[in-house]
Amino acid sequence: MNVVSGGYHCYVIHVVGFVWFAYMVDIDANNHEGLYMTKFDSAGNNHADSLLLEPKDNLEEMIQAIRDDGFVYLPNVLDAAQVEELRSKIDGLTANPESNDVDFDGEFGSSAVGTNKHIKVCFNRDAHFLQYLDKEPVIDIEEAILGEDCHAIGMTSWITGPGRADQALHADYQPIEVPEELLLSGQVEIPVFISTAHFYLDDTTEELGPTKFIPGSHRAGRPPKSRARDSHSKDKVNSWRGVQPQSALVNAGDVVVFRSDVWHRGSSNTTANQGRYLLQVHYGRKFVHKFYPPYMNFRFDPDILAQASPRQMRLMGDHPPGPFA
Ligand SMILES: O=C(O)CCC(=O)C(=O)O
Ligand SMILES: [Fe+2]
Repeated sequence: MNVVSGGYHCYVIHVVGFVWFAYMVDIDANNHEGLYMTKFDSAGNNHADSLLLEPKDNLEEMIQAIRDDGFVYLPNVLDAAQVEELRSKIDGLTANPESNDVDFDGEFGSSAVGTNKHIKVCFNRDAHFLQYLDKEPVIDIEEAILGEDCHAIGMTSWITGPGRADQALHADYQPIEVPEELLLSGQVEIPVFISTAHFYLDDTTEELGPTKFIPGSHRAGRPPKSRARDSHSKDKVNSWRGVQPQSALVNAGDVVVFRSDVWHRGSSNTTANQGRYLLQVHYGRKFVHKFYPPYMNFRFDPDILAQASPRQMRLMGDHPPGPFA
């Protein structure tokens, strides 16, 4: 008799389209420490570090994913034509140094083709970007987790080229620090104060520099204790409860919405000459400040405002009278 000793693990194999994935799931998967996943694609490549990206069926499940994992994956939010148009609009933006924009070829030193083009408050530069303030289902998720009166605290387009280095693991914003036991036991839940939607505009490979997330790490109740975001930081923290950051290997048109306190990092672009295109839309509760450089000198473009819907106007800060004002 042929005896297969499964030991402490069970193995589940199934087919998704033409791609085989094998997941090795520790039986004690109640906490994230015990969850370990290995994925193999049809070519036999091991994507041990990549996230299992599962589409959700409805808004309730999307919100629950943010609660559980700190992020939600939304496939095919944009079709191919929308992706192409957005990429060309991003190409068309010019850097305004007063607004903290950057646009450098060769920014990343070692690579002559390295590009870092990061343009702030895109919706004030071209009316095309207004629709990305309230794209479904992103806006439904944001209004559900941040309140119906939430607003966009920023919108940045970003082309990161070869030579872009790994970011250190970080939280974008940790509103409150709480001992992790209280969060893991469910006694305390920290509300979401800020959340970002990443609109990915490439089929992302490991080489293109995916965003990496540690699922559930918003329950750490603290940011990773790195003092700097760059890869030279002396006191890097690379995991939480034994779980390493895992790559979001998404396709062009997919979106990931994540809360600001989930641990994540951008990673290095090691392609020969491909820039990664990303649109980031940052949302906050009404009482979170808007980050619209050049701040004191920021002026809305009246021609663009004239094209905005009432909901888009609110998302840019057109709130009804309330406390303080
Ligand atoms: O580039 C990425 O994928 C992530 C960027 C990021 O997390 C940040 O700049 O805070
Ligand atoms: Fe970040």
